[in-house]
Amino acid sequence: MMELNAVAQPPSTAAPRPPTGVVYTRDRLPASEWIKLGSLVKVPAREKPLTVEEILAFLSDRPRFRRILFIAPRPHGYDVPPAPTPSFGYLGEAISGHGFEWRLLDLRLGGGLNEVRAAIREFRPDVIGYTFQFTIGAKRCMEFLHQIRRATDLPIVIGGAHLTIRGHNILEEAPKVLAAVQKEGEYPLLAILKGVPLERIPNLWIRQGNLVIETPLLGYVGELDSLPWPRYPGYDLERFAHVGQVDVLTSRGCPFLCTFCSVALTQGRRFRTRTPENVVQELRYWYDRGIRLFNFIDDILTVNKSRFHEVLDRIRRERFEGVTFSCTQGMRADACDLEMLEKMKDVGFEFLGFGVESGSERMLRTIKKGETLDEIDAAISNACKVGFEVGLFFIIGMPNETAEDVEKSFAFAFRHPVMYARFHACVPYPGTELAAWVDANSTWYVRPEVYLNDFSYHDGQIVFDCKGMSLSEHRRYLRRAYAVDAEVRRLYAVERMVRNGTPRIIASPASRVFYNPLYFNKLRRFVATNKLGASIKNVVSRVFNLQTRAHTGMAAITFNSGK
Ligand code: B12
Ligand code: SF4
Repeated sequence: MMELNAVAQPPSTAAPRPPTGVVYTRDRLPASEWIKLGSLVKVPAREKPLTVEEILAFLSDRPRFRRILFIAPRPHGYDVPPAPTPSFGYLGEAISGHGFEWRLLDLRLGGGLNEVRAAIREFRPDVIGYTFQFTIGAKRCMEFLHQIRRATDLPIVIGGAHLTIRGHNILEEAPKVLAAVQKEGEYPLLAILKGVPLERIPNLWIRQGNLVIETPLLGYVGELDSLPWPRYPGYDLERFAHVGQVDVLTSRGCPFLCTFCSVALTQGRRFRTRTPENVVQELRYWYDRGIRLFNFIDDILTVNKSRFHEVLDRIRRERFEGVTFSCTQGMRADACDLEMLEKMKDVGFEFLGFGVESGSERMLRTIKKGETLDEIDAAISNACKVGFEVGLFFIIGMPNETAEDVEKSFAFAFRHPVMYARFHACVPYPGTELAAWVDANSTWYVRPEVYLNDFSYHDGQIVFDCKGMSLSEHRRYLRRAYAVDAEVRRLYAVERMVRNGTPRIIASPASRVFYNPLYFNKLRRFVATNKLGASIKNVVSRVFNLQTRAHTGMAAITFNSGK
């Protein structure tokens, strides 16, 4: 346990100068560095890391750990997850094949420190795995990590998308963690458990006194089929927001360059895929266990068209009866033609989410979306014609966005009979081109260290001067965006009620009660955050025939979707 002692040392106030590596000082940090590095000094590891093969073959008489308790913290108030999180599903499967035991305590379903204590008592882990998946709410997650730290002496390993982007900063705040794993965690975690010397494990930041040792990065896992897909042992699927849904991830990485997006920072630029056969095996596994609701959570699901056609062909051949598929995250308009959409509908897809971002061609170019408005328009039009429920995601307040651009987005939201049009305030995530743009060209209204921690992503807080609108104008547009969304939903609800048999004369006034912009947003929050609210919504949906196959029991879908 040498490493444990080494990392548990309290930070000294005077940082020694390292012989090699980069010295970070407060002064040199750009504004987008949301937690200052303070006294830590980052140095590269001196030893060569083990390869995947060596990690797999590594044998020791006594592994470092045998049982790991994963803890998913609750970053803020709104996030009962739709379904089990694949991150831990993948990590767990990767280690259980090698004889290690794991359990997940998902605090987003409820619970706090008492549940952590109880899980430790019951499961008796010898290490804790903790995730920093989202930048938003990371401060709350950090505070909870400190509480865990005070409640137990167990060593802690941390990982996740946010950790990957800000890992060394997090180590500054959490001196007692054993190791921070950046990027994909499957093999590094396995190596940690097996007892490989920490300096020889790829993808790690480890802390030794005032030094942060950074080990070299392992390339991304090329053959995704080599990673066993999640089976979620012991999970109660009924406790998630979309009851009985399983989220399926068939690919990782994205080659596109959208300036606001952090996917490439954590998953790499190469689009890596599982084979269609492997994907269908996962679906079959869950189908045989009664699951009928699958949500594909890939970022760009259909981008390799021939692969996705093959996935669809295989799904069709499997003859899954009564199954509904959705894709809430990842439809790129330029990657789905009419033929593909028809095939998707034919095998049981019901809901598709499109990241439109803007109804202004100029803005699409500014954020390097790599799509034209015509392409987006055609894809959404086709999706609606084919009979999909469609959700659109827009961003307001991108660099140099003007009132005219926002008006174009509002108009675009009404162009097709879509189910909803969510407008998000533009939030620069650390490490993205967008954050660099604000640093170089604009002013922060709210410092990243504040907004990324303290606000809720539903609040639509404006955090930087977009330069195309005054602050008051910008605020006005964000407020109007809620009304636009409410009206889009209202129009859709009326048509659905009528289609399902409610006379228009009832449907229309009823819709004005539920989708009234004056209180629509408050109502939505009530439904998303409160069990009573969700139950009322379900009853109302049933009475007015508002339910659809893809949305049965999905109280929270419109709150949680979107990148
Ligand atoms: C699915 C998804 C969701 C789902 C979650 C569904 C679920 N069942 O839990 C939903 C729809 C709820 C969601 C919501 C949001 N999301 Co989201 N989401 C994703 C998505 C597409 C996939 C996540 C995933 O499963 N990845 C696959 C797994 C295998 O990768 P992973 O999670 O990174 O985990 C690996 C490593 O990080 C590491 N690891 C993770 N944890 C740990 C812990 C330990 C101990 C170790 C060793 C390793 C480790 O190992 C894992 C295996 O390799 C990612 C994008 C992406 N491609 O990752 C965005 C992503 C995570 N989301 C993002 C964002 C911003 C959001 C929202 C804030 C969007 C919004 N404006 O509303 C909300 C926040 C919700 C909340 N809870 O507060 C960002 C986060 C960026 C950031 N710096 O914060 C991402 C990266 C997308 C992006 N555009 O940048 N999201
Ligand atoms: S927003 Fe989507 S398409 Fe754009 S870079 Fe991110 S994952 Fe890729």
